[in-house]
Amino acid sequence: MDTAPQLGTSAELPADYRARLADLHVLPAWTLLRAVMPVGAAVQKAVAFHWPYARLREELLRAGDLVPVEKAERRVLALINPGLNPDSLATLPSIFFGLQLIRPGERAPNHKHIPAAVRVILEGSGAYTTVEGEKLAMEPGDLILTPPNHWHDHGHEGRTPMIWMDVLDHPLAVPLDISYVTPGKLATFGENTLDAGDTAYRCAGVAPYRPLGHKPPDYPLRRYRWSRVREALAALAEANDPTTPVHLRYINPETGDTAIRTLDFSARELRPGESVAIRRSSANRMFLTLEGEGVIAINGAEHACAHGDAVAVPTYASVTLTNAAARAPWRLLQVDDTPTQTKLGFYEEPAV
Ligand code: 1HN
Repeated sequence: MDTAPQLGTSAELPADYRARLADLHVLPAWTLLRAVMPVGAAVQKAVAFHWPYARLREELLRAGDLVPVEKAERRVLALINPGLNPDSLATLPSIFFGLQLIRPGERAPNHKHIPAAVRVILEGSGAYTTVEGEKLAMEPGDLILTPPNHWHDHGHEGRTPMIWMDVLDHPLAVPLDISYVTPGKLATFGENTLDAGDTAYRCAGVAPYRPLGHKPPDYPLRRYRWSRVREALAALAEANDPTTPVHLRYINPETGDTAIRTLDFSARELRPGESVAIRRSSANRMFLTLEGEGVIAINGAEHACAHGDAVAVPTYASVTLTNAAARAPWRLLQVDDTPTQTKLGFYEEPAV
């Protein structure tokens, strides 16, 4: 165990000296050092938490009756971590999750914002997101990207309520004093092309031809169709050795980098009876169940998850995923902040 000297407190300083420092807007750092950098273990405010979809869904549909979309801009119920300040609208220190409802015929107006947003569709069909002129259909399980400062709106041409999980990185942008939105016109952006990325990147390993050295577009693929990802997971579940976990990352098909720069999105499949232990690390992690059922054990406490359930895993936790079902696979989405932590040089996997 590290030993560190006991540091002086502000109470030990003469009152007139403290007042003079306060007047100059300075503080004796040694009295606060351990609060921002405790010895040996970080202060953890966020806690492990489980949001059951069945209960949230009911309240979200009620919001549809109570609040017209014009009054909400986005009709979203935010998943607030019990350990964090609710004003920060954060599910983990770096990740926001919120459930959004759009009813048939409604439009959520065009806007763009500094934080990136990724939609994970949970139920309904017939709705779309338009991202800078590309009209992206939304089907259950799909991932839809709205990268930083890209115009986007949502509309619904179907007949039943459309619900998706919004994943945003604004908890990273807010403390930097750079998070804002630019409102746009209600009309969708110019000429809409239908799922252009899905056509251009239909085949893994092949990309639209351009002279070598020419820069590819940023965020070239904005809709990752669940039907294709699901097929890839199922194929790997068949082919992989049973001791090799089935885990696929959502990538930028031009660069191989993560789909957005701040957060990593990946899909897992656990075969019937399979259990996967995840390395302890400094990552903040969310899990969202897409198909089947499974148990997430966080530091030994078990959370039984069904379709649409979201679970927050705080830093340094030990996590085990278990599919106890006899026949059905458990397919879930993982979202974590490892891209940010890695780029900043903060990421670590502590020994034991
Ligand atoms: C937002 O702009 C969207 O664009 C969704 O659909 C959820 C939650 C907090 C702040 C802005 C959207 C949001 C949001």
